[in-house]
This record gives sequence, C-alpha cells and structure tokens, in this order.
Amino acid sequence: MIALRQGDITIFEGEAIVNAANSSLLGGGGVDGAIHKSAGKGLLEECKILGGCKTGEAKITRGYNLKAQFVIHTVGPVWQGGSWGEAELLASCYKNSLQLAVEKGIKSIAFPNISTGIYRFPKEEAGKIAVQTVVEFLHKHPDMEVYFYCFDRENYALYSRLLKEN
Ligand code: AR6
Repeated sequence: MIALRQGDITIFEGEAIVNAANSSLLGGGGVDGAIHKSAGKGLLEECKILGGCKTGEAKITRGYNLKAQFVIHTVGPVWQGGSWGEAELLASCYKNSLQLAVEKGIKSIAFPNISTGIYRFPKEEAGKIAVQTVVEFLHKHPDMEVYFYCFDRENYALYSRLLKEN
C-alpha cells in the first residue's frame, strides 16, 4: 500500500520514519533538524555511536520522543548535475531504507522527499525515482505500508500525479 500525506513527517504514527540525513548523522537543517528536535537528545546520543553513514546507505535508531518507534537515517546524494550517479544513489536510499525496515519487521514506514531540499535534487526526477523504487519493492513485500510525506505543495502535487500514473 502506498499513501500520500502533506505536511510534517514528525507527526507520523506508524512504526518508522525515514530521515534525510547527512553523512555525519549528527543532525542538520530541513527534515533532519525537525526530526532531531521532536525526538529529543536521546536520538543524537544514539546517532553519535553509529559512525556516520555513506551516501545511499541507511542506519536505524529508536524514535525517542517521536510517535514512530524507529528512525531510519539515510543520506541522499547532493545534486551535482546528474552525471555523478545521483539517480542510482537516490534509488539506493529508498531500497536500503525499505530493506532495513523488512529486516526489523517494520510494516509501516514514512518517507520525506529525500535530497529535494538542501541537496537540490530536481523534484520531478526525484519523485519518479522514489515512486518507481517503492512500487517495485512492494511487488515483493505487499504487506508493507509506505507513506510519502510531502512538505511543500510542489512535491505534493507532483506525487499526486505520479501515484495516479502508477
Ligand atoms: N517533514 C517532512 N518533510 C520535510 C520537513 C518535515 N518536517 N522539513 C522539510 N521537509 P531537506 P535534503 C522536506 O533539505 O535535500 C539537512 O541539513 C523539504 O521540503 O530536509 O536531503 C541534512 O542534515 C524537502 O522536500 O533534505 C543534510 O545536510 C525534503 O524534506 C541535508 O539537509 C528534503 O529536504 C539533506 O538535504
């Protein structure tokens, strides 16, 4: 199942939310800042012992003061024009986050629009990659519930269209 939501991902009441982090995993702006603020200091303490995360990979922590039990931290690619493997790396973020969720027995997961803020990945292309990767994954894991949390109107309108086409 795929569902679309508009707004702040930190209010998600399912099992896991995905964080669009940076490779230090020590917090930042955008959705990362919002998640750390809502989760509280415990999240940062746990992130400190993870040793960072490479672009395209994912790591999991508890959710602390969030309603979601877990946070899956993934590091999206910085957009550098498109010929530096950005598309493959973004697809890996979605795949590795979903794979980690399966390994932990998580059945509901919410994604932000990874890389489309501070990392400047073009929204249309990022949306297509996100939807396509999740749709493919759900063929093999039909019991998983995936929520796309779109913060800005442009992404929300884009995902409404992309999900109708799929
Ligand atoms: N809930 C859901 N989506 C949000 C929220 C929120 N509370 N706040 C922003 N967004 P960004 P990136 C959307 O910049 O591009 C951080 O500093 C936002 O509108 O958060 O992957 C990290 O530490 C956009 O569509 O992440 C990294 O250094 C999407 O989330 C860097 O930013 C992603 O925007 C990562 O950049």
